Amino acid sequence: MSAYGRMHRKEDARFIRGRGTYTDDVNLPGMLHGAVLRSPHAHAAIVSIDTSAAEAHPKVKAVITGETLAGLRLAWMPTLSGDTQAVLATDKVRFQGQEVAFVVAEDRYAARDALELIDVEYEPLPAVVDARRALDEDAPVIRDDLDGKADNHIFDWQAGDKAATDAIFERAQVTVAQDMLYPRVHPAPLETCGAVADFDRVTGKLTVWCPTQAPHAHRTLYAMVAGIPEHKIRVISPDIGGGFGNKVGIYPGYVCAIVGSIVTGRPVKWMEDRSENLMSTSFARDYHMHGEIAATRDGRIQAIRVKVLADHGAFNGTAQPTKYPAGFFHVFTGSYDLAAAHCEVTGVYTNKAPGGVAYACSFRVTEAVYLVERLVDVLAVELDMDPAELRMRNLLKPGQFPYTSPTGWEYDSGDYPRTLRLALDMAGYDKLRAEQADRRAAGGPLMGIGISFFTEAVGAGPRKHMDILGLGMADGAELRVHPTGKAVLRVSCQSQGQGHETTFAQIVAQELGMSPGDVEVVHGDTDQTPFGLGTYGSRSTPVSGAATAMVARKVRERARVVASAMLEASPEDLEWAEGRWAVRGDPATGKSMAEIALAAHSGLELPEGVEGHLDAVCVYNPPNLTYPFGAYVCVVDVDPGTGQVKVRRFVAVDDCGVRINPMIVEGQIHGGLADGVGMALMQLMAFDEEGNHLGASFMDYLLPTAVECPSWELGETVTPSPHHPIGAKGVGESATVGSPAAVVNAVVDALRPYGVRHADMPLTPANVWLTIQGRPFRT
Ligand code: PCD
Repeated sequence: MSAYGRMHRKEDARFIRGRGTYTDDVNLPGMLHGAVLRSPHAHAAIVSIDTSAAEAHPKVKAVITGETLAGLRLAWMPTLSGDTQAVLATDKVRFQGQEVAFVVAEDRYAARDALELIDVEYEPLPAVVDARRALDEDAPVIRDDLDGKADNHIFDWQAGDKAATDAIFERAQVTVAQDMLYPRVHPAPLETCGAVADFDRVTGKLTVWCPTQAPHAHRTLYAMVAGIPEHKIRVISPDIGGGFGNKVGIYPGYVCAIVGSIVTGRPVKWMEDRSENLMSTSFARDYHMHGEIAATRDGRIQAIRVKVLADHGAFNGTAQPTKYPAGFFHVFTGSYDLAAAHCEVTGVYTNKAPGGVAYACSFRVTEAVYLVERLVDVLAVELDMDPAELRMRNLLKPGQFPYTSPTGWEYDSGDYPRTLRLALDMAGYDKLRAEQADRRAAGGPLMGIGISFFTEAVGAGPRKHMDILGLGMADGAELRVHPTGKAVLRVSCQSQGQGHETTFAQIVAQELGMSPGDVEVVHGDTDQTPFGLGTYGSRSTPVSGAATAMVARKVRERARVVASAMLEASPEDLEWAEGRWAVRGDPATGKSMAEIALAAHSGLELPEGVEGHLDAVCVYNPPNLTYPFGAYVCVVDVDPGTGQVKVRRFVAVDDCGVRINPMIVEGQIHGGLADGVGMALMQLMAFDEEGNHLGASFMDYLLPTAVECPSWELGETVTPSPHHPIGAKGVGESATVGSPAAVVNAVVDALRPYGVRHADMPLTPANVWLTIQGRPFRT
């Protein structure tokens, strides 16, 4: 019997009863509360900071400024990209909402009140808001703190073969080009960020509760930056109310809470509010892209070439492996069989919040998929070809896997045509096109059909190629089997709602012939779990899930030796069948894991050199990424009078290899599709010319609800990953990656009677209406 399959999430027992424990539920005796004073300016020199009135507040215990931190050499901290970021500003502020001072008081209200008593004198400076202006000669230099820095340039990076690509473009029969913006958006998890820090002056031990997606990486970075020995730091990530990449990095508030606790000798809690989360924590995307395709007249795509301007905000805090400053963007050749490809990415500083986090995508895969899937549609219009047919003609064939892409990725497995065909069949594609033709002939109403096909690259490492600040991307797992046969699995990844306590228990149960209910999964506490890089880029199943299967197999091998002693047979004569070790050919002799576990802890005579007990540890360094893929079809109706888009249908066929828990997988896809509709139709982190943030609440920054979402129609194909021990690929971000292009392609398709070839996200009613009028909006 398989332990895989639909199973209600174990963690739901506490979540649906409101019994989860989130960071804000952590309350310690004598705990104080912190609040952050933030800059009202996007760019301004700090002339002076007067904290005397705040310090005189009867409930205030400490006021910390950049100067205080400078004394501790903590005013600046490293970012995930090896840049530096101000914890509290000392010289100037570089984005609106930047952290300037931290107040610690007896309660949250007093801390907030005291912020108003701090008097900061600013000298406003001109701001750089538009990345396209950042490299102008006369642009104000944002990072004058960096030695010798005289411009806003961060990096130039490229991938692929420029000469080969250019040569194909030169003789191509058809080329198309399109500028497009993937706008700045925000992960916007429902639980905001925050921390409770408790520094024990007697033991010298620091405990930090915070909703981090990477507890071990945080602990190591705290040790490196603050100089506190690593074994004296415990990071606890309790239940998390959504992460979506927003909770990968270390924010100034965390460091301030820690310093607040060190300074006062009491625990300090800091929780940000919604506006603080939207204004100051990691944004995503903000890629200005120019893409070109070279093809034959009969629709063979030959090459793609791309130029990107990447807006990284005031500090280069993007979360990506060190080798890849543009993340995994160079997977932009997508799912197609190309001869050559080349991309150039230039990163720049602007007076906006830092971040560039992999919001529901594996390090910039979302931008890459959007780019290629929009370009293919532009080409289809140019060739007057059906976009489904054009894709079918160019998709990689099953026999081409493992496939090395022109920019160097090795796709592990896939059967792309089968997946696209299934999606088209489920959608009733031909009928939809016929309906559209009828409507067009009748002069309305407007309807569009959009397709996207995506390939994702998830599950980073291998560690020799991928690291964050020198920490290689491999993860550990520890498995103990108690004498009564109940197991405890300890892993380094951290669930934010994905259901690891269920799926990881299912993996162990499957390998050991147990019930998932008998396996407890421990995660999110550095004192209790092995080292590893955490959860993002859909890497938990590809990496920690693999570690889990491998450690369970080690336990199974140990159990074999014990069983052989129990059965008085040699280990080679045993076989694993139906979840038991039995003498080959004699299933009746089978010993279950519970029986073996008890024997392993008993007085049973074990062979020479066998330690007894079944417990094992393992570190998994993935040989390659896993490459989930999918085909999406979106149908929209557009009201030309108001510009309102209604998503009528959405068909999503995902292939993530073997599914451990199909119900959880479908939930992951539902969430990602909703995310995609949100980005395509309504989300934008907007700023005015002075760098004022125009969307710092959920009144302006819109989250999709059930009203905007259709009833999702899901399908699946299963192409196992050949190198993953259980054949699984990650899936958590697939739908967010694949869906925006399907929605935008559908809206642009609906607007084709107006000669529209492209429109940038978000396709709000106003933007669609203006696009119809031939005046698309520009950010
Ligand atoms: N699975 C199964 N099967 C397969 C795969 C998978 O079953 N084949 C399942 C698992 O186990 C889990 C899930 O499903 O439970 C997922 O998974 P994955 O794919 O591995 O992933 P992960 O790592 O775990 O996770 C992560 C992701 C991400 S990354 C994101 S964004 C998001 C997602 O996840 N987030 C979230 N989803 C979610 N959900 C929720 N609820 N919440 C959240 O927050 Mo980034 O990079 O961070 O941006």
